[in-house]
Amino acid sequence: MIKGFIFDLDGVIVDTAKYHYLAWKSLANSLGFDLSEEENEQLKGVSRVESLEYILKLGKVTLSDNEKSKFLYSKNDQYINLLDELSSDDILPGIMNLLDEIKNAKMGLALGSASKNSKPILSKLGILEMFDFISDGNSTSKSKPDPEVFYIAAKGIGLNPSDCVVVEDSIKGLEAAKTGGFMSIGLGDAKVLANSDATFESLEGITLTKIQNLYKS
Ligand code: B16
Ligand code: MG
Repeated sequence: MIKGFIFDLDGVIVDTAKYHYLAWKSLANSLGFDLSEEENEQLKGVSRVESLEYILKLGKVTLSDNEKSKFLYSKNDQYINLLDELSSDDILPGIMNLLDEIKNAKMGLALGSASKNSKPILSKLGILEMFDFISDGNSTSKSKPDPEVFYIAAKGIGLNPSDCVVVEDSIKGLEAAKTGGFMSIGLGDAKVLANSDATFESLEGITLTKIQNLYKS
């Protein structure tokens, strides 16, 4: 029986994934190479530091620790600037309805995101207070596909992994959910997201009852 939900942030609640991509692409361009959308898929759910390492490897660029820190700072700066206009209008289709249903059913609701910017983003969207617990890049030491971020989230809402549904848009996040023993819903292309119990293009029209029925059959 489902007792709680753990939502990923970027690409699930809000389409900030496109802003991460723009900021990383401009960083790569400034170092003399490009970053394709396909390559960017590998960065979804991956921490800021590990994303930079991945991009530098792609471009065969070596930087000192000091230079890396500067690039990490400027990438985040650019990303935050892109988020400037973010508002509740940017919440992805179906999310508000599902969050309301989860709250009305008195189920646990947690965030499980790699982002260190999760609280200001949820705040801009006007939904921070709906969450019973926030597990994000500020509280974890291991990146997805390690299940740590979801374990912390489940513990934070007093539930076992097997009682929680993880909602994720990334390959690595769904792998983390599977390894951790969580139920999972993938959002995106079913061919790319092979690790989920069920995959939908978006949460539009996906009700709590529909998700509960998934696990009855
Ligand atoms: P930040 P999620 C992840 O968030 C993003 O998918 C990933 O692209 C990003 O690098 C990571 O957060 C760190 O974000 O730079 O804001 O700390 O999808 O796990 O919600
Ligand atoms: Mg994501």
